[in-house]
Amino acid sequence: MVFTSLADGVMSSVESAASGVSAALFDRPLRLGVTGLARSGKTVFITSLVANLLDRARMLQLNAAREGRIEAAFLQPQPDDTVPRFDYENHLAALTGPSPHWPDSTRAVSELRLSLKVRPAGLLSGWQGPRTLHLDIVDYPGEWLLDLALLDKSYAEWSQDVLARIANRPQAQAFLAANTQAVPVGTHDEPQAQALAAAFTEYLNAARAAGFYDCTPGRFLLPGDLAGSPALTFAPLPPEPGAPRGSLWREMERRFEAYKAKVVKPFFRDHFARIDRQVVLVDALSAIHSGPQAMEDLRHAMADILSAFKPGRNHFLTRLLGGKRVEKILFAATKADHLHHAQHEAMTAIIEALTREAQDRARFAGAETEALAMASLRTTTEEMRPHNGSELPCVRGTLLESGKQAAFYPGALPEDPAQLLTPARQGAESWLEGDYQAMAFAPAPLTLKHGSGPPHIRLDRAAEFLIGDAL
Ligand SMILES: Nc1nc2c(ncn2[C@@H]2O[C@H](COP(=O)(O)OP(=O)(O)O)[C@@H](O)[C@H]2O)c(=O)[nH]1
Ligand SMILES: [Mg+2]
Repeated sequence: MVFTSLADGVMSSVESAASGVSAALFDRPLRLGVTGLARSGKTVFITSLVANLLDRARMLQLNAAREGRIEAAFLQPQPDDTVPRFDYENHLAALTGPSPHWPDSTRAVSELRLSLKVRPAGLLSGWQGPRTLHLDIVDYPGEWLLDLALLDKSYAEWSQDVLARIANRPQAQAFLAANTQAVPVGTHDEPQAQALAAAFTEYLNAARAAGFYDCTPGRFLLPGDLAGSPALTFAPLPPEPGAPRGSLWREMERRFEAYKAKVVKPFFRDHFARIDRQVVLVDALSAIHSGPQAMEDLRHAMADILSAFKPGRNHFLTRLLGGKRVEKILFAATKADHLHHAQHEAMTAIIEALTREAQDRARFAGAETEALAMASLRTTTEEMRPHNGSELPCVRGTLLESGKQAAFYPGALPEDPAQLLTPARQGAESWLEGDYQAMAFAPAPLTLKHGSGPPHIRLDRAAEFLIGDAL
């Protein structure tokens, strides 16, 4: 009796000290959103995170794992019956099988529930039995967040914006030619609408491949089961205020509105609004390799993506979220195994600078933020190689294209990220200090020791920031 009330007393004081947060966390599942632009590394991140939470020998920076408080981890059926399950087993088999390869790219939202049975830390550990944290991991394309900006625009405004932005892009010339041929006030004709939408989609894909990130509507690139539907069959047309009913312009306008109502809003309502913690993955090294314009474009995309986390300016989102907000946001530069650890600090500074605007906004909105450089799956080993009388910090791995072993040095990353971001902001054509190299490595064949997940770099730090306080 005495013991119970003592325990209760300690419990409630500890709970109130933590302002009820930790107690609330255990009572409901924690939703972790994983996003980033295409090929930023979402699939590999989730696969390795789950594998390393199931087998935790490489997760020493995750306090609960190091302290041995995670008694069990297991996959469970997810709560949302209509969302595709993240194909964990197949992705892991691809990465860790006898002939390891990268998993196929995913094209939509998917979800996985991992449950962790955890013994509480500190004072409570003696009295309380283990509790179960359900971690719902949601994978969704960052491109879909960029669509949020469409909600504030009319079809005419959106068209004008897009046409101005793409006027000088070589990738857009075929679409723009088709566009000038079209007669917006003429009667709507489905084959013509389809041809315009197809040309616009082709432009978006080419622009994306060329390193542009402002490629919305996001679902044009990743249509999933909406491919070919009217809500995805529109394109920007020059403003035509007097366009009559039944005209091409009015039909395109109707479809643009349908895209907002039937595609964008449901995504934010069904997925985005329920997220508690968020990781935003960024392939910064690729952008650096592509040059200053890609870098500047990436900075804009990051700021736009993150504007979703400061909903004040968007009425729809503000209403949707009520008072709810994402509690923590991690900005992670992925694929850090392309860099010797001597360069990781410089990479972290770059990702911090690159997402500064976004981070400031998120902080303002009450979320805790952090930036780090990590690799979900380490494919390389480090080595120093002699070069012009000194030594270059390199990494060595198997080249994806040729299957040959090679050592790689991407170039000297500046200690001060402004040396990259300033020329990018000023519209420089190329980097002053010469080029940065990119190289794609294949996953290395692995023999995983019992209890160990795949090798990574700072995945445990990422996990500690994202979920450590809930364990
Ligand atoms: N070296 C290395 N490459 C990675 C890593 N993560 C992702 N990649 C590369 O990036 C590609 C895209 O990753 P993926 O997870 O499919 O990206 P997603 O489109 O965001 O889901 C992969 O096919 C790999 O080539 C990593 O940790 N290390
Ligand atoms: Mg993916």
